Amino acid sequence: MRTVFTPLHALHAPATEFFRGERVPCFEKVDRARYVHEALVARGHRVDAPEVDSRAVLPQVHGERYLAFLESAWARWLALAPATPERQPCPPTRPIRTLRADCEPAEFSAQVGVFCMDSGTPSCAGTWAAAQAGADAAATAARWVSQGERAAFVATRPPGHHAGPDFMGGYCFLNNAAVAAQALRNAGAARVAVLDVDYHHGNGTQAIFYERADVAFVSLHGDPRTEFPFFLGHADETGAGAGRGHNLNLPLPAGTDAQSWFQALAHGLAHIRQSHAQALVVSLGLDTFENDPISKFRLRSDDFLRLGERIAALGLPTVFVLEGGYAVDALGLNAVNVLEGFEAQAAV
Ligand code: OKP
Ligand code: ZN
Repeated sequence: MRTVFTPLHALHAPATEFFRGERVPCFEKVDRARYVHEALVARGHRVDAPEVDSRAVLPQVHGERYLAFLESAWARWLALAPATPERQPCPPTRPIRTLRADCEPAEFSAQVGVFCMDSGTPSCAGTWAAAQAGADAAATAARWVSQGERAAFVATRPPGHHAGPDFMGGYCFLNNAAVAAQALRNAGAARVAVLDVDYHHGNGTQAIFYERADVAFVSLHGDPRTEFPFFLGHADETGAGAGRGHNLNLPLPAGTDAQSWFQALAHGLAHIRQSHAQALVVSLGLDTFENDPISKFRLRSDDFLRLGERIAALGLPTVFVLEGGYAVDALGLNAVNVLEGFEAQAAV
């Protein structure tokens, strides 16, 4: 499969994240993309650098003020106090109910409270450059597919699906899957479907397209009553306004095994078949794997071959975008299994 990768992902390399009240080494680490890239090369997949500038697409999926905040964030943070590996932007206040999220404070730390949904998304000097490179990679894969490639895979990090219209969170800064979907729309696909198979609900992607009829969102994920991101991803969220009926959430309990997971996938795929989509974006989180350290589904490496087959059977031009997956040693194998299952089925 044609794949897109850039070593610039490694510019995003914060040392620690805040977890259960203490600093722990980041789960979302540089080795993730490194191992996926190694597996792609080892299995003979074609790997190219990004060749599209995503700057035209970014304001179509993110607010201008959020983008300006993100681009300048590290310089403004350094202006407050010198960098140490431990120091991380951490908001003193968040605009929870009855506080005004529409008044953007002038103070940088307070702005973090407006533009970041959680306290577990560390950043560093290279975060913006790495995130931008990932968005460029997503736009590149979308171009290839819109120009006739059957499918393409974006081997990138940090992930994107928790990043909403105007906020970061859940290790995500720019929503790469949304960039790919919007780029496919811009290139002429009248309707696009996004299938999110990451363990965690893609709250950012859902929010970006929630009131739109031209991009459907279908997600299988751990039930938000017990799993991150907790505050979105319920089955009763079906879209609003023009987007009514174009959002499908399939929350599943922690502990779900492959058999039940593939039953839910069949529902999601049936919804996509009825959506008249002309192109597909897959938010490919591999944290549904049985050995994932922060997730609780029980798929095995062979199951990812079957996942690729099922997706290919839709018969749609497809952009795969890497999202989560924290069992780093197995990440390369699990990723190429999806791509090779897809190619085997697509050849039939
Ligand atoms: C990003 B993606 C666990 C803390 C949980 C949020 C998880 C974000 C997952 N140490 N932090 O969807 O894989
Ligand atoms: Zn995830």
